[in-house]
Amino acid sequence: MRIDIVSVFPEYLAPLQLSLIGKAATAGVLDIAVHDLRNWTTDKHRTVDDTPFGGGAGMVMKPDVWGRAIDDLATEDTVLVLPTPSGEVFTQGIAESLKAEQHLLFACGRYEGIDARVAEHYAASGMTVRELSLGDYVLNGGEVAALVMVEAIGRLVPGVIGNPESLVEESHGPDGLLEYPVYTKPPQWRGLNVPDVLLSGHHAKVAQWRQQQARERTAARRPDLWAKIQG
Ligand code: 6GU
Repeated sequence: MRIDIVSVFPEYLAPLQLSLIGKAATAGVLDIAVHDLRNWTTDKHRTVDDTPFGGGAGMVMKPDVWGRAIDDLATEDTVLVLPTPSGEVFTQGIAESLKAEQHLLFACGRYEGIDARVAEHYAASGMTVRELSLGDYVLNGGEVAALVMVEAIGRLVPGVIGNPESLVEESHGPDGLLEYPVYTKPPQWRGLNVPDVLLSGHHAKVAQWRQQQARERTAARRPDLWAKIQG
C-alpha cells in the first residue's frame, strides 16, 4: 500500500518512522511519504490560507494550492482522505474497508479547514473522497488524525503485524464487544489476585469467563455499543 500525507507541518508525522508502522515502511510493505504543502505554493510568501468568504474567525486553506498537490500525487486508484472534525466518524469498520486500497492520500487541513470545493471537485472527478473524524472533539489540524488512521489501517495490511492472531479477539472486532481484561505474572500484586479461572487450565471455562467479562465491560462502558448488540 502506498500512503502519501500532505501537511504544512510534515515534522508532525515523524512518529510514522517508529515501531511496527516504521518497520513496515522500512521493509517495503507500506510505502509512506510525507510532503510539505508549501511545495505547491507559487507566491513569495508560500501562502496556503486566506480569509473566509462570508466572514468569521480564522483562515481557510486555499483550493488552488491543495489542487496542485493532489493533482501531482493522485493516481487512478487513489482514495483521498480528508481528516476533519465535521467528517464521518472513523471506525474499525472503515479501517477494514481501506486496508486493501492501493493508494491513500491524506490531506491534512489546519486552521478552519480546507475550501469545501476541494472535496467536491475530486468526488465529482470520480475519485473516492472520505471526510473522516476521530470523534467528537476538536484538534488543531488533521496531522494527529492522519497518524491515528494510518496506524489503524496500516496494522491490518498483511505483513505489518508479525502474528496475525493478534488481530483476532480485539476490541471493536466483528462481535462488537470491548476486549476482556488481561493479566500476566505475578499472580499476586499489591494484594490483587489474578482471577482463579485464568490459573485453572480449563480452556472452556476461561473462554466463558472472558466472554462474560467482555459483555459486562461493554454494557458498563459503552451503552451505545451494547444497545446495537442487543438490538
Ligand atoms: Cl480528523 N481533525 C480535527 N482537526 N479535529 C478532529 C478530528 C479531525 N477528529 C476529531 N477532531
